[in-house]
Amino acid sequence: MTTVFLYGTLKRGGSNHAFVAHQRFLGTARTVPGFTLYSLGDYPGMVRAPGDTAGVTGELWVVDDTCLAELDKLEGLDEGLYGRIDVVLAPNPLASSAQTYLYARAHDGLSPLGDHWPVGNL
Ligand code: PCA
Repeated sequence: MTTVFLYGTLKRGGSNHAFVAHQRFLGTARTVPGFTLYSLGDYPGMVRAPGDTAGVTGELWVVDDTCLAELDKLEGLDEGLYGRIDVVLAPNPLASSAQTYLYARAHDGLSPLGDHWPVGNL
């Protein structure tokens, strides 16, 4: 089992939520500062942002190995779209760190989204 931090289309209400809907929801969380989101159109990409003070908001889910493999495929790890890393979380009662998908390509020219990805109001 792996705890993952989800900040985009995999969250509740998101277009890819079905991939994790049958797994265990732990609660909401925020990363430590130093991360921010950019828009890739229908989905966001989280990148390292050294000057950032807010971090990124998301959801913690405990997923099994089969689900994790499906998420890796969905997020295009093999194609270098996202990489999966361990991210430290701001203090919370649920977990101190989690696996997450970091956008792996250049984000020059993409629209900044700040600390959260809206679900359901695009
Ligand atoms: N799906 C993953 C990464 C970005 C996206 O749209 C997530 O929800 O965390």
